[in-house]
This record gives sequence, structure tokens and C-alpha cells, in this order.
Amino acid sequence: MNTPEQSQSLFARAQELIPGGVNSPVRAFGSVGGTPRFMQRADRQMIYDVDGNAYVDYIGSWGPMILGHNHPAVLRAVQQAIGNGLSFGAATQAEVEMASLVCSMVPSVEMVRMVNSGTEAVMSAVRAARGYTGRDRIIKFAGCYHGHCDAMLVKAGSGVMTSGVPDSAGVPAGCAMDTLTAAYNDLDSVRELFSENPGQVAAVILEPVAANMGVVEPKEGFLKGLRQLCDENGAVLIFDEVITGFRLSLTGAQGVYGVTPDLCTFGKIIGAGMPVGAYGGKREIMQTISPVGRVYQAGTLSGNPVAMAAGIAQLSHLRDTPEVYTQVNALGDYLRDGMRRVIEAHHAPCQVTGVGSLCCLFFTPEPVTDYESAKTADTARFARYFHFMLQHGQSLAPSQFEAIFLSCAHTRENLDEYLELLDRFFTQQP
Ligand code: KE4
Repeated sequence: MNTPEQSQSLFARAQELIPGGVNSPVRAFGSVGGTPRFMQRADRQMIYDVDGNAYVDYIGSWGPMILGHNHPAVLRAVQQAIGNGLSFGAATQAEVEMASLVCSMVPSVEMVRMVNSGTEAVMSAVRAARGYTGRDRIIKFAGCYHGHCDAMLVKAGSGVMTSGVPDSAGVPAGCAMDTLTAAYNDLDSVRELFSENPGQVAAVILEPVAANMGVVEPKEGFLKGLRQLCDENGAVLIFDEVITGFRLSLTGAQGVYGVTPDLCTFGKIIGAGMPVGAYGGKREIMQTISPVGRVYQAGTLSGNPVAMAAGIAQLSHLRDTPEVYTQVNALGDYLRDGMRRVIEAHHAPCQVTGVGSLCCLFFTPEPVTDYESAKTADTARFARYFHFMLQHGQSLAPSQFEAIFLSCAHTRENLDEYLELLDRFFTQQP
């Protein structure tokens, strides 16, 4: 490994010009320390930093790169689209194609609206649920992340207060109070909030597989129970599938677990690395959206032709080669089995979680089923593991509370290299 001199000088300069030197906080290595690597090129499963170092990429731009970087079909589509102009601010055929693709691939989506990020998708879906029900309150889950709109940057109030309190400066208490927080995998906590707020809850929103507190799977019956509670209370069930959508299966987590949301949100894979988000679901809810309905939502670059070309190419490839999922999910099983063998051999106080191509190594002896148990992780030890791996050419998410994202471009040899290094880490730092 070359010393990260270029990254260090770029980071010093960046910190003068950009808050924290980054355009998204997690990239700053805040929870692991050290200098973030400034990347300049990626291809297939590999990514290369400005100091000439090569890494196996286990972030994949936080999810979009399920086919690996620079997939030929995506690259070709983008190059072709660019030649026709970057953005028109007018309706295009590509948007109809994209909408038709999403609605044909995800049965719960009868209508869909394109936006430019997962945050925008969630913000819009929450507004649609509030407009459709005429109610204000939203139930979310501790440890689930849904982007940075005000209503989602809220944590549970203290004690008996069921109303939320801001989880970020700049979020007004008046906004936070309408967001209630339940515990993931705990249906009673949801039942309690519904009974404390009768007729006031517009929606329940969650990551059907949580991947922002590390990876935490829904317990048997949890998603089904939420579906039932929403039906009983006239609330909209929103699955935030920004990570799981088109990753766990062609029909996301809703297809894997067999529970149908009323609305769902997408991002990442739907744009193949270009800035795209989407929200969609029941026609009667989506018809509340402007210009048809009274819920306003808009965006200059929504449905951008270049972004649509990328997304259409990636989704079409996934639809036409479903063996992609067998391949990438099998890699996930292989990696999780290997991780479990290594931590067992070393009696390491760790948990391995994950679904399909999402994996997570928690540095805690406790089973992880929600945010409270996830927070028992030894983040200092995670940081040592992270830097050990980075030094040996493995680019992992710089936080215990993220995921390993596998792609079709990863190989078993890549995973064997990771597992051999994991074994060495525990040998050297028991
Ligand atoms: P964006 O606004 O970042 O496109 O999407 C927000 C979002 C919404 N919902 C879920 C389930 C998400 O995971 C995200 C964003 N994911 C993080 C990674 N955990 C993005 C990385 C970052 O913030 O830089």
C-alpha cells in the first residue's frame, strides 16, 4: 500500500472548503478515524485511490453498484443519452419507460414518481401519506435511517412523552413532535403508539431489512404484524426500500418476505449510480400527488434523461438476467458462512448478520435484533478491523452501523482473501 499522501493533502484542502471535507458525513471516517481515501476510478468490484492503491470495493457507492462498477450495459446507455443532451425539464419517453419498468417489476407499485435521492423519495412518500389520510403523525423505528428530511431526523422523546424530539440541530420541535419512534422487531411498541395516538397516525415507515444500524433482519411475523396494525388503524405502511429495492430480489424485500406495503421508496440501484430516487405504490394514494392531487411535490432534474438511461439499463439487465440474484445472494451466504467459521475459530465476540448480498460483522457478543442491541458493538475494535482491512486492500464502509454490499462483479477469490485477512486480524489482535 502506498501512503495516502495525496488523500491527506486533498482532505486538508477539502476541509477548508466543504463541511468536514466531504459531501456526505459518513465519508469523513469520523467513526473510524484516519484519512478518508480520495477515490478516482472504479471498475467492476475494484476501486482505486489517488495514491495508486487498489481496493476490493465492499461499499459499491452505498448500494447502487449491484452489477459492479462500469457495467457495459449501463455505460453504453449513459454515453448514448449524453449525446442527446443532459436535461430538458420536459416530459420524455425515458420516464415512461422507467415508470413502466418499475411498475412491471414491483407488483405493489401501481404508479411511481421519480425524484433525485432517497431522501426526496421518503420526504415525498411521507407527505403523500399525510395528504391521503389527513393525519399528521408518523411512526418510525430507532436505528432506521430514511435520509435527512426533517421529519426523519427525530428520536424518541424521553419517558412517557410519545412525541419525538429533534435528532439534529435545525429540526423544529414542532416538526419532530409528529414523529413517533418505535423499537425495531417489537410489535408491542408499535401497538402502544397507535393506542396513544388514536386516529392520528398517517403512516408507519421502516426499512424492511434494516441496513443503517448494521444489518438487522425482521423477526418472523414482524412485517406481517405491521401490515395488520396499519390495516386496523387506517395507517399507510411505507417500506423504505432505498437499499433493499432491486437488491434482495427483483421485487425487493417485499417480495422476499411476502408483505405488501401501501407505498415504497427506492434509490441507489434504480439510478445505477446516477442521482435517482422514486416513490410509488397504491394508485389512490399516488393520485393525491400534484398536478393531479393536492399534495405538492416537484423537482427540476426529476426523471433526468441521462439518469433514466442508467437506471433503465440496470433494471432491464436485472429483469432479463434474474440469475444475477442467485449469484449475488450466494456470494452473501458464502461470506456469512466464512465469517462465522472465522469468529468461531477465534471465539471472537462477534455476530454475523445479513440477507442476500447485504452482510454485517457486529463486534458484540450479543445477538443484534434492534438499535439497542446494535449499540452494544465495540466501535473501537471495529475501527481497528476497518483500518487493518483498508491497509490490506479491502474498502469497507467506515462505520459499524453500515453494511457490506456485494455485487455480481465480486468473486469467491475476493471473499476468500477477505476471510483470510479476517482470520489474520483476529490472530494478530485477539
Ligand atoms: P439518499 O438521500 O442518501 O439518496 O438516501 C437516503 C436513504 C434513505 N433510505 C435508506 C434506507 C437509506 O439507506 C438512505 C441512505 N443510505 C446511506 C447509507 N447507509 C447513504 C450514504 C450516505 O449518507 O452518504
